[in-house]
Amino acid sequence: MTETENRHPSRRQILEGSVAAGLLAAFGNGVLAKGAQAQSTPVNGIISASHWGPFRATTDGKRITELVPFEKDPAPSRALPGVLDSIYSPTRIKYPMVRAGYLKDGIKSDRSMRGADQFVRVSWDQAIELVSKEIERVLKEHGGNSIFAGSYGWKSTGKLHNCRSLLQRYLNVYDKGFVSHSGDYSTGASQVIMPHVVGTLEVYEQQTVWPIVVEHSNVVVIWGADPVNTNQIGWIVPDHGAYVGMKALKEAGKKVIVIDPLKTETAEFFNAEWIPIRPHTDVALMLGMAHTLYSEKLHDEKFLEEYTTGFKQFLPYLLGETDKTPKTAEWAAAITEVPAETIKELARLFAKNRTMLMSGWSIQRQHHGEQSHWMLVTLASMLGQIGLPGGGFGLSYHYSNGGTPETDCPALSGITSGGEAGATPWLETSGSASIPLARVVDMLENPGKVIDFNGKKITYPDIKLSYWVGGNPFAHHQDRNRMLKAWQKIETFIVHDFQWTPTARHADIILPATTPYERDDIEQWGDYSLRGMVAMKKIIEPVFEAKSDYEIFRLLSKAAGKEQKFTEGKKDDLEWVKSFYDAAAKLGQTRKLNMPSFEEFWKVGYLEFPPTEAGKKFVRYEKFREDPALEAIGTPSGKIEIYSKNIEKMAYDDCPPHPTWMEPLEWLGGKTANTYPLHIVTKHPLYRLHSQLCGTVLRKKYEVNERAPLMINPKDAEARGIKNGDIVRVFNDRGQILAGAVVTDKIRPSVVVCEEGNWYNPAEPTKHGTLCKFGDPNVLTPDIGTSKLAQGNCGHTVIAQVEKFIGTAPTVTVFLEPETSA
Ligand code: PGD
Repeated sequence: MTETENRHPSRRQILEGSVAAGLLAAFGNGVLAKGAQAQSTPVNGIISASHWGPFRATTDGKRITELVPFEKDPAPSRALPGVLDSIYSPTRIKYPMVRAGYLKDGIKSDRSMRGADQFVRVSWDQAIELVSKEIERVLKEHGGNSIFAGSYGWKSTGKLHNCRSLLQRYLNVYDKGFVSHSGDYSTGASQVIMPHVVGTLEVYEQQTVWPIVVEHSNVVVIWGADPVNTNQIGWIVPDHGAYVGMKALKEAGKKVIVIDPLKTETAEFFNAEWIPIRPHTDVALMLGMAHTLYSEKLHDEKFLEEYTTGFKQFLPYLLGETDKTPKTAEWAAAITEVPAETIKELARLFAKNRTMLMSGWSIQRQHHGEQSHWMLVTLASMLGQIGLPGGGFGLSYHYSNGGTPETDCPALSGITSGGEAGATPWLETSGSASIPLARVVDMLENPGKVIDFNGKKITYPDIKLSYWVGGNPFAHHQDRNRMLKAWQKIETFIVHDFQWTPTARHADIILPATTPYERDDIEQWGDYSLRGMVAMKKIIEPVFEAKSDYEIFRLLSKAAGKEQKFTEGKKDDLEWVKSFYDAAAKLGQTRKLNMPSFEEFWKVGYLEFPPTEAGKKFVRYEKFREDPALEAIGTPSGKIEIYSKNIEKMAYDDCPPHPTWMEPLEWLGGKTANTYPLHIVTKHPLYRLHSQLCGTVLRKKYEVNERAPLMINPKDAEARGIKNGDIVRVFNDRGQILAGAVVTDKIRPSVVVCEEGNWYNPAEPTKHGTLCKFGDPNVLTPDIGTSKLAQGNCGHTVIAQVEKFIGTAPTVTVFLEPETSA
């Protein structure tokens, strides 16, 4: 068995449960129907929940000894042992800590020592005073616009312990503002372009539900996504309903096609037809298909006429009248390395069958990423099946179990930032200024610089202090070496976390947060389905000296003389939790739902709702299709915009007004590919949530020779004398990392896979360009915006070279407690 087989459960293993027992459970129980199956095992243990789903915990009175999946979870995540270990692993932060140089010299300390200095343990009183005084100094000397509190990240779930909102709530007690951000790292390009194209964010919308797909779709195309892997987690508490849908689709024997440089876990599960496309060429592939549809008269003219605008302006480009390059299947084949005949056959297959195009977000997390989903919508429009059961496109089947039928469960409210966030807070600022998130390093480097962003001009503020809770920028942001230098401009960097992440290791002041299992909270169960609510109960007392983010910010607000403003007079966590539940129950009453009292709910630990009739039949864009005038979508024309006059007005050279193939900064067909001939796919990990749980026992499932795995095709490995299990050096002009080779034909030639979220572990922290000993791919990625339109991140746009590492590899140290001095 190769390392890869070890890490990627095969279809047989999934079905037999030998590797992922959780997935087997998914496919064994159909629990979507009301009145789920009776328990076969006695229900005991304290209920709580996380991004990996609800679970029950057993304790010995002090420590948690076991976490078992919630009896109603159809597909428990394989990460639960890591969730347990995150409480006790050697990387747990135990006490408030201050970087030695900072404790001694404050903001005059040598900032290049961040990540290299020792840490000194301080008392909570000292820590609160240090943070409070520093915040007040910066506010007084430089004002709110010098504090960056965007604090992006996949913080733990829970309506109260939402640490990002809590941070902003604390800063808002001062009423002096702070700098926040818009957008996110997941869908940076799409969430800005899609409102121009279809009038909504689209990426976070409910999908045509799985039962409809199973019944009506004949062909399902999974484009740059791995839903069998990524639906394990949810932004809130996942219900894992997608696994029920995927099992039913497989049993129905529908044709599934996976377009991806990697033969994903999903491709294996469905035994799908695999189209191993060259990375970053999906727009060209779609154009080649569109050209085939048009030249063979397979496109739906009536749909284009009635439901879209701008096809006429797009057509001359498709046919090559504007640039003398017809986007034929042959043209696309040369770019994508997918044979022209395959492109044509796929286009015909899609046109002749009810086809659902399910796209992931990887194809927009790249240079010119705006074009991918715009072209996908254009292709789906030409197929004319949008709004029909099982047809069209979907951008969220791989995320948080999109497509699971919705219930009537009232939505829970939660703690607010106390600011003025609007209806779509992730797109707006709740601070006094805001930047497109992925430009954070550019902002630090260039105070006062003006950049373009979605038709507006943004002026960068001059940041003196950054405060991060619930995120790991030293894992998620691109071009680590550039970032490290830019970070030195910040006078003070404060972090709360429960794990010694690379970010915590680069902070000046580190405050130990509790895990969700050490505090009371409540959360919705099922991101899209709203299947119910779950009590996130405090299972154990906080370990070591950890405090919840709420408690830390309450103490800081108290130090500012504003405790009442922060707490609104609530005496403890449960009082907040009850208030969220009671508000939802009141809403429930208006829907004639008879919800139990809070006390009863809390005792049972969860509340489940059946899917509604409408929820079971939901078809995305069905209403628009039925009545495009009355149910017009939110674009300027009320129709799908294949050509956008708004984008035309912006006149950006890197985002034309209709979908366009543009060469990315780096790709295998580009100029630099001679020096760096391998494209790195930085896919989402199999055993983690981004960087979360990297410090836990789960590493044993995937590390190779103590390094992060790097999947490489046998041809590329042989050409470099690399064998399975070898330590390799991966490098380009931006940096160098070590990784462990996994030689496998599940990745196409000229492409390697290195999972995002591997913890950064510099060999010589003060040396620019030093080797990362564990394998953080963001040492190698470029820090550029997708375009002037969205300024999203380009974490997938990276080429590099790989060689066998000769000599003694430096010991990985990032999973040990950092050095401390008295
Ligand atoms: P996480 O690892 O989830 O990564 O970036 P993100 O920063 O979200 O980090 C969350 C941190 O919050 C962890 O350190 C965790 O311990 C901490 N935390 C959790 N709960 C709490 C809490 O209650 N309190 C406190 N104080 N801390 C808490 C992910 C980002 O990475 C995303 S969303 C995407 S989609 C991007 N993906 C890629 C990619 O595909 N390729 C590359 N190259 N780069 C990427 N970066 C992006």
